[in-house]
Amino acid sequence: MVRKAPDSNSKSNGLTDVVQWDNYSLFIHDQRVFLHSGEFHTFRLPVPDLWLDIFQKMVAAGLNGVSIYIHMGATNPSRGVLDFNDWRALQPIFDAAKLAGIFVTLRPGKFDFINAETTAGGIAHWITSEVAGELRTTATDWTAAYEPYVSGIIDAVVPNQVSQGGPVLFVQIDNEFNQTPSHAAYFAQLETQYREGGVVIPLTYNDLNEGRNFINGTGAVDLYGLDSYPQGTTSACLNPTDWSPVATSYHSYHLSANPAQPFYMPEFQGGLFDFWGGPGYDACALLTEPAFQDVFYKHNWASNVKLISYYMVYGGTSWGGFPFPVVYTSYDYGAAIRENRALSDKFDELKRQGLFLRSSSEFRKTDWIGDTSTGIPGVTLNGSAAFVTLLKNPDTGTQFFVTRQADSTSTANISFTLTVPFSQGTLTLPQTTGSIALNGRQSKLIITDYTFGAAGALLYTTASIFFAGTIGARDVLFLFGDADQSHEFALVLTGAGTRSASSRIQFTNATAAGITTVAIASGAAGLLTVWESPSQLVLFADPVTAAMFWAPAIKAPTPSNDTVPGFESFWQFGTNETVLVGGPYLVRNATISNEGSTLALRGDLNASVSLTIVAPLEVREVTWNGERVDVRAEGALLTGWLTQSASVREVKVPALTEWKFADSLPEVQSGFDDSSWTVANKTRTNIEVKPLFGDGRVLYGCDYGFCEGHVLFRGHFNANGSETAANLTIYGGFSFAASVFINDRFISTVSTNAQSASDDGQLTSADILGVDHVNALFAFPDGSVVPGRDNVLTVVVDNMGNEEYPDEKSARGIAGFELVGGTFATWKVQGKLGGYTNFPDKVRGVMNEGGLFGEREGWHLPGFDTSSWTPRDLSEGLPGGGAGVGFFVTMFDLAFPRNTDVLVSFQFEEGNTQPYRALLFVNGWKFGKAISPGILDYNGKNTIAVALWALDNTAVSPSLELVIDSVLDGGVGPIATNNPVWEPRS
Ligand code: IPT
Repeated sequence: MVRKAPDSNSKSNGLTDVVQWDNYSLFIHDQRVFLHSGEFHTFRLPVPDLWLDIFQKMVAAGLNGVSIYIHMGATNPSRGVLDFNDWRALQPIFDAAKLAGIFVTLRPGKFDFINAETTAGGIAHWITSEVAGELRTTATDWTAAYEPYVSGIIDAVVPNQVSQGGPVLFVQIDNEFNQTPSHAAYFAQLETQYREGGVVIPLTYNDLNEGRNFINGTGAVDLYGLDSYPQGTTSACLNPTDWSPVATSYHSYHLSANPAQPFYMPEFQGGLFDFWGGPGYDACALLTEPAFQDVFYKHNWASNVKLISYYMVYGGTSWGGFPFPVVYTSYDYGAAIRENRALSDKFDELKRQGLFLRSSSEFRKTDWIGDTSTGIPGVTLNGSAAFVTLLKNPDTGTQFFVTRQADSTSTANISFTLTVPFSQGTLTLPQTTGSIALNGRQSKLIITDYTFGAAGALLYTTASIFFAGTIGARDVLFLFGDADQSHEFALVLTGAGTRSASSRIQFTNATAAGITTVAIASGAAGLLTVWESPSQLVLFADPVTAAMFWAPAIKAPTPSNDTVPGFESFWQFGTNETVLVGGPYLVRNATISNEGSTLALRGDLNASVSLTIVAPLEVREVTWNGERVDVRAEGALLTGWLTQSASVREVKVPALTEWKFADSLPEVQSGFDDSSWTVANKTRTNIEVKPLFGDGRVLYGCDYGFCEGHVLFRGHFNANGSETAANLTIYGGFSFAASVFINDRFISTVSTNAQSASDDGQLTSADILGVDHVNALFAFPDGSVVPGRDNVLTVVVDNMGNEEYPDEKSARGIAGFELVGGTFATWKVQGKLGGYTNFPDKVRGVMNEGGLFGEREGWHLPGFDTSSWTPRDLSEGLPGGGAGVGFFVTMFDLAFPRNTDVLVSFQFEEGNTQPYRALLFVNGWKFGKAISPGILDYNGKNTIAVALWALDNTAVSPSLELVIDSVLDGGVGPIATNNPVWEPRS
């Protein structure tokens, strides 16, 4: 069923002919593919059992690829230490991908080399301090620093390459770098390491826009692609309905840059990150709404793109120390799958496009013939407000007219007609329904000479194709179009069958023999069976109804000679068999057994729904998640009802009460003993900003092993009585804060304000870098300094993460210090317990803990005994209402029914303007808003800790609740938790 003869003789490859390409598209095992991929970062969902959930959802949208950054900083916490355990493991990614049937582009980066709004762009923090040479060059200390990590990646990749029956298709070796001589030499060095290590699949690269880097010359990669974020980045979510026009340069750029390769976009805007103080992720989802996907994604198709990955399809959570300073914990990205793993309306649009691409083999090889601006030979467009690009398959003659508004941002409703050549002469479209409509920001493919299934011949269509293929003995064509527009298509109706009796559908015999023209009048909503016979089924629906359908791949019960070993679950390689299933929230997979009579479906329900199935005619029995469903044949369809289990109504979450409290800033109490702390006495640093003033001592946490989270500094001085203030320059990154105390007295908190940087409606890199530090004079209150003995200035700094390229070696800590009227003797520094070489929590890893006292003690971990702590509600804030840091801990039980997937979030009060900052720990993980099973134990005890940092002497009253976003009957299966409990710490 799936192995086919090669259809091109002039292909190129990496080092294996299992993966090849020509100027049109990629080939895997000699078959053309449209690589339709989405980005997902497993480090942003540190629960390995949930990776299959995301992969299944992506495949259900018709995608066949996933692009994954691996985070060097998390897996290589210190020099020579590689930790590919727990959620950092790669094998479970590959296993889940193979099970779901999705090809992997691995992007291990290592430097800024992933960017991804993560600290130091993914470069391990220890490198930012320990490496003197320029990063991402051939500097020897940099090379020595990165090579072990790349070796670890190579070892994991080699046995999982597509050439070995694994899912790994490409390795992208660095991220968006320009080809200066030193960068190019570094690329060449990297490539040598991958090749010598046994990586034979193509090495790829993502250029920053149309940069022409690494196509030819030193360091050139096998397969080149360009990234594009046409709606902009940084602060575009502030104005979500302001569209940028589509980029008209793509096609000509590809032709001039790498015409011998297929057009590859390794990253195309799938959403956008939000920033501290930003409008929230719903705005980013609106910026990249379904209409955006419709117009911009199809414009990529019109540019003849045949490999694409949307950044992000699932964003997830930048928990712990992962964010770079601009972004907060949620990395929802306004993506098609939201942070809590819910499917959005963007997912529906992705699926409408994904199933079309999966269905349309003729679309995998197309010549770009022309567009409205160049003119298209033989084609006349009547309607100046429209814009058309013609792509044509040179072998089959199939034509794809990609239509949109001439002004791609226009919201006007327009209509047009098209006169086109096709197999039977010339044709004006539409024939009977007047004109083709575009409702505002809309794009449509008008298609001629398209085939489907074994014998389906579609002469043309102005309606969109949702699905085309064979189901059992029938050729099935499922079209859709807006209910307030009219649509028309013409095809050969085969077999002895029945036409729809709907008054909205008009059948006419076309002039050419055997062809029937079908006109769908506006007002046709819901699902219509246009034509059914034993050999053919034609369906039409409005777009929302169409998106209620799923087309799960039916894995062959036993691998046959036709399937490619290892690819049993992969559409096009293991199986071309499917069914259509309408109604459920999600269909994860389907099998057919009992000699074809039983269809077993697995998936999720968010409500009780009616079920509509198109299956082979032999199917008589249907099960849903293992339970029999009553179905009856209604014409060509099987219909039934799926009842959501009553147990979902039992799902409740408790209010968070019975908090216990302990002070977490003993450092500002008299007599605090910091003798175990590190003496900060270095006078050299590799960090970019050198000490600005003081006495040459370096007071950056990372130079002492404390690169993540809060770091505390204590400056001792023997007072002579004339000390009046400390002058400090403190670096923490965009939106950081730092509190300064003299002995046990609070002086003040300084911070940089995200909002002020963006009040012009824009947030530029200058805004961000300009607000990464504060210089201030911290005046000592009267009587706070005691002459003749040791006095201590304590500085609590929040490290917001390191910058991305080229500023990864970011200063975080105190860059300048001066004691007005005296001199500092010793400086002490303390961050996470053990620093990056000796941190105790190897499971959650180096990114989890910072240096607050409670974190050092492990108060955030489950199992820590708080029985001696004071009962105090979180809403009461800190005792005394003063500045400081306190820990609040509570526990609660959950008992969710099995086979439910509960999407839950923690919510602090909306629009908080109170002067506090808080860290939320869920079962020991420094986590943000949306919480997944695996982090929460859905059937057991859970521990929540909040580190509350009151920024000044104002009482604060935080509130925190656990809320259920939705309850799904189903889910991916059992989710293991791995939340190590507290153990005594030294
Ligand atoms: C592109 C990066 O490659 C990616 O890692 C991520 O940071 C993305 O931007 C924005 O979310 S770079 C491009 C926008 C300049």
